[in-house]
Amino acid sequence: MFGLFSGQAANKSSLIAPEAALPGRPSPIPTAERHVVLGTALKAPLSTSQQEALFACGCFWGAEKGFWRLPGVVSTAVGYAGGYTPNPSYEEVCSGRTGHTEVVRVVWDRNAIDFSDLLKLFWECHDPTQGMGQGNDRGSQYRSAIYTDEPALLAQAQASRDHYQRQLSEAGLGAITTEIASNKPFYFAETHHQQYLARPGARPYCSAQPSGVSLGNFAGAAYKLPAALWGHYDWEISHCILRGDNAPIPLA
Ligand code: MHO
Repeated sequence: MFGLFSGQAANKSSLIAPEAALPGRPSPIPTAERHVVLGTALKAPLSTSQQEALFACGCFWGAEKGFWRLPGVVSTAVGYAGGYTPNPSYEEVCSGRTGHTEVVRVVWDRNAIDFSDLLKLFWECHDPTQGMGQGNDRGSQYRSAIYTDEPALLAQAQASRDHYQRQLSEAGLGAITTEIASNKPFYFAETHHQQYLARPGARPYCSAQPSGVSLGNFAGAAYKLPAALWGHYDWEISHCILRGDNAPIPLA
């Protein structure tokens, strides 16, 4: 028993080597068709005004809710990315033996919201200096990351990181450990994890530890959402994501 647990624990604080990762499976695991709150199809092809990116900021339950409430977000879904195992299960990812991190896939309408706005939520909703974990949740599956295949978005993410690092350093905080990368396939998580916090009987769990530092005007920022909207996310309140409504925040 001890041997089994110590072997698993060893995999949790660092990223597993590709050759040691679980084999996974060739077909996607079954998942929901539609967004429980927004009603949109989770696997719909993107229209020309839509863009997508993956955000990892700790446990994906609370992270997803933060994003689906932003006006201009078309759909969100939770899943796994950044590792090696194809089509992993939640349990496999939690074992630390897939290399994946829990991510939120966000699809948005670029006429209504800018990637900058999403980056603002991303940096502010968690503590990106925590390495292999977030709050109580420890392990490589909770590491911070941004994955996008669009070079312009990658550049914007990097510029926002550099700016936020300066702000964190001024506040006496440490080095950002967020991974910013391309070509990371997204694997949808199981149905009951999709929009988990909006499902009946959900456990109101969130372990994110926001730093309290707001992202300022980084080079290339093109915020579209009004500043007042951010009053709906009060990071001073512990677990503020759990307290907010499930419905999207109205713009008016
Ligand atoms: N420690 C939490 C993590 C949930 S999250 C979806 C739990 O096991 O409930 O990883």
